[in-house]
Amino acid sequence: MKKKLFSLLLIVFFISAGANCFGQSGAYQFAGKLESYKKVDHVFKGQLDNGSVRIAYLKDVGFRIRYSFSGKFGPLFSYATVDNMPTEEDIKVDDNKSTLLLKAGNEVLKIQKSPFRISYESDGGYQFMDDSFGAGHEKGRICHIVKRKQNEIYYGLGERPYGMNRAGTTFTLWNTDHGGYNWGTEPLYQSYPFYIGLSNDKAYGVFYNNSYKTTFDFGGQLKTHIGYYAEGGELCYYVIFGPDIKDVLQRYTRLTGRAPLPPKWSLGYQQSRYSYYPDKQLYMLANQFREQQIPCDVLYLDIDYMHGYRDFTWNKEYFPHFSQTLSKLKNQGFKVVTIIDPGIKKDSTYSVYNSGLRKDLYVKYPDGSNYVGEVWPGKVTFPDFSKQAARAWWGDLSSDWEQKGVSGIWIDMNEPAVFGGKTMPDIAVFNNDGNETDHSEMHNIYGLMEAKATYEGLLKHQPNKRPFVLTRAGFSGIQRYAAMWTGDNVARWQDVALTIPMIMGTGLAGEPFGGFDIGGFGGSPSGELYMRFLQIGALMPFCRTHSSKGTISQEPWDYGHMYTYINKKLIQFRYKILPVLYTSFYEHTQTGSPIIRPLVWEYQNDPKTYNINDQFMLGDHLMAAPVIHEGANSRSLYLPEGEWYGFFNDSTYMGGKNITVSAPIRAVDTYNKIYTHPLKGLPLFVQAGSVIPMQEVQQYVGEKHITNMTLRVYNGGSKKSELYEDDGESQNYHDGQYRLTTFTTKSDKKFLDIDLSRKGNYSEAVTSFDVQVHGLTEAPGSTTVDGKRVDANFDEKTGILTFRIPADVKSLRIRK
Ligand code: MIG
Repeated sequence: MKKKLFSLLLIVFFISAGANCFGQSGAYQFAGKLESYKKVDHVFKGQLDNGSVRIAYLKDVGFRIRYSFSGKFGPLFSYATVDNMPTEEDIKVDDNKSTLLLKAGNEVLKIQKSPFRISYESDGGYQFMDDSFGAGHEKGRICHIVKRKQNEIYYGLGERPYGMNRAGTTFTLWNTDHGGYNWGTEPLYQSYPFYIGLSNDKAYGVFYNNSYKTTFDFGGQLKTHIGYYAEGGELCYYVIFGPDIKDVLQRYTRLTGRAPLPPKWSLGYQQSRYSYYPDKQLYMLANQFREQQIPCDVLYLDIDYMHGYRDFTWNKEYFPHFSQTLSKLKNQGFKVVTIIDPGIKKDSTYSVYNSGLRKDLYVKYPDGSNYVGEVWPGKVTFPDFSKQAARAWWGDLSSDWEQKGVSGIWIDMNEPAVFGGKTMPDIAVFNNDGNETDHSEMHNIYGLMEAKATYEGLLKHQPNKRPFVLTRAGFSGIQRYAAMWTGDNVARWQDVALTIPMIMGTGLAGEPFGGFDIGGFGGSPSGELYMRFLQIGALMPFCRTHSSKGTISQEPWDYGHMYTYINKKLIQFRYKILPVLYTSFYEHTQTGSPIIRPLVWEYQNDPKTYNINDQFMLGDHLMAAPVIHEGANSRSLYLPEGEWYGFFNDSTYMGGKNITVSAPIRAVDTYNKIYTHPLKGLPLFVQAGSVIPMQEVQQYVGEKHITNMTLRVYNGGSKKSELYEDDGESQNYHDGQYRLTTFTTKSDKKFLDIDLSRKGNYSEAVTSFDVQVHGLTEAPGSTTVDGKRVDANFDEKTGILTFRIPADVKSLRIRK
């Protein structure tokens, strides 16, 4: 039954995708002959017999190629790319009569003049991409068709309920509120017109800077080619050579930006429901978390907290003392994040609506009247976030709202979702800061523009505080402003499985701060299902339980004694590894690396990792292989090359093969008698040579001032590990108020050496470490710290060696 439905959906989808690409009359015309060219500043400007082309090279990114078939080029401004664009570097042009060579950076474009086609190569002569038909257009629509290499696979497009490898399928980019999605449902809430191609162990990326409805054909219809089609706008793309996926992401995020460090509390566990109210229910929740010692940082208010779904208001019956309620919760260590929808209730007694009307800030119809749609509040108008004045107005409203005691803003329905027609009609008019356009161009970036307005408004009024914004819709660049979650999933096993590729996919599109509704939004999970969701969720950058109206209550203690115990241990474990998560965020700011990574990220030379959708790396050294099937008490998984440890049992494994491990559902019996490690149901592995910083459980971030951390050191192998610390909430880290400790391990038969070095000057950093060396087979001969012998305790049973060191030492040596 399910299978039939799926194939039916696929058929419907292919038919509609086909119509998108080829349905209208007329044939695509492709770039013709290059008639002349010149270099103006650093830009190559070519005149074709049927259009024009401009090529620039951006430092640390790659070539940008633009075509125009209408005679003019639009402005280069884009919401997707950073304000501080990389500088354009000079391009060296070699003319060889029928061909041209354009050289810059480490890349070369080999251009055939007639017809105009490009071969994209590294300066070592490796061809990573090759135009087939190249650039085309037809009635305002554009396309770009390149050759498909044999065995080439594709990652990309971000949040997709689909396996990581996109080869063989066609995708549409058109932000859509599609609750209850399945494997293969298309399209969803977010659009990232960026993909990574990988073959011969070498990767490159292509980013199309165009927000119109887009189709990517990775072999769904075309078999020997890759097709990109957009329904309007300019053909403008950046080609980014690797050869490592890591390099591609670093360069792609130089162009579209990186996520700033989030407030550290937003990495804590978060509890949400549609909807918690009144105030007393929040007090009860807060007390329960603290009484049961289940850590929690954030409670959410969904749409029912508002006064008749009016943004920036609250229901006085449910919350008679709104600000006091928020500050009371704050005293217990809880932040409150509230939902805000873009639709503004059309109500002449509502001040927000009136001020937007007065200032003329809404999306319009072509005749100049305001577009009116229908969402939760009834009739609504929509802020035109493409207008500077509207963004400023919205930013001020968001900031005023935060002043009431709210700690972050959750922006929903921003695809934008509208009842009835799903979204606005294409004829809706946007100001676009004077360069008027319609919904077909603005649709995919509506959520991005709203996130920008929200984030920048919060930052403007409190410049030394890190804003927290959570969004459902997004586009390339969204990482600069907001965390994301994967919308309305369901309490089903397939949704557990989907979480991993969806978050890995988003990370590979530059957005590191992702998560999903733990437990599933729709439907009621069993205890087992909730626990399996949480085992993944506890490792995610964004970790929140959320559920819909009409489902059973879904707090971590709602599934009976045994699950309460395991759920509690899972959430506590998250708080223990917060230093790992936080350090990974820091790494993202430096290199654009995701936090949750597909195995191919780390093991690009091993094709066995290319199609893995049910395992992931968290940061540099941890690898999780969660259970995603009902009733399973074990699972098989692929362990890449190298030496590994089981995180919860210290078993050692040699990688490069498949293994099966136990991952029991039951960890405790009904009398709370532990008969196995409560986290053993979550297969988690760590690479030999790693140093994993961990801290004591807190009930919420900042509960205690942390002065000491544990360093788990895994014997064997040589690795670099990091620990990043700062105050977790201000912008002072930009001025050097942080501490980055780097651990370098080296291990041979005789010695295990760990070098420590530090950067930054954060005065509140930890002052000591409890070192825990795992994987020694017998008591070591000696342990020295900065050359001096120290006492260390070796536990024969566990094989763990422990000793305490001041945080500012330089070297540790263990004589085996
Ligand atoms: O039409 O605000 O995805 O998280 O609870 C549903 C109510 C609107 C959709 C979001 C969901 C949220 C719900 N919203």
